[in-house]
Amino acid sequence: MKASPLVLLMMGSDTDLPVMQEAADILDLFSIPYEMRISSAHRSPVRTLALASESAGRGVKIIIAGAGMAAHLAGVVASKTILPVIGVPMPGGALNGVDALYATVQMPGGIPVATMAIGKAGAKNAGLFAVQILALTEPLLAESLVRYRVEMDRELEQKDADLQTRIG
Ligand code: RP5
Repeated sequence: MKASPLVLLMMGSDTDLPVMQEAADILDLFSIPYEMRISSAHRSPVRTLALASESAGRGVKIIIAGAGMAAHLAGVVASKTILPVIGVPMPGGALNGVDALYATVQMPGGIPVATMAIGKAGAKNAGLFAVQILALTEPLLAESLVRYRVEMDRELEQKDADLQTRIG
């Protein structure tokens, strides 16, 4: 049986998937059960509101919402739940994601959205931020995060050693 999702991964369009996959990859890496849904604040507002308002009752702990252009998805979702919402602005469009960044980050006081960077780095960090929140009450997850950082450090050290060899 599939474990019930702890993270709801939402995106405004299927065109967001290549970016949002970065968040999914991190959740997979840490074995966090999640559900991925396409739902738009503008094109499918009723379904978006339902997904947001039903999520806590279904055992979801954190929502990650990625959208581009006039990116209202994360903010609209946050308005319907008290779960932490992490927003990821999508790149692309005439303004290459700056529009989505402003739309996601500039929330009015009272309804917070934890906004990440534009694009793949933001989606990856959204996944990691969700894991960090879950790790507050899961010591084994906290240990995995520490190991992840140690491994990152090791990889960089190796890259530096390779560089030193190349340049003599
Ligand atoms: C937003 O509009 C989506 O999140 C997407 O980033 C952007 C463009 O959507 P498509 O026209 O590619 O479906 O709602």
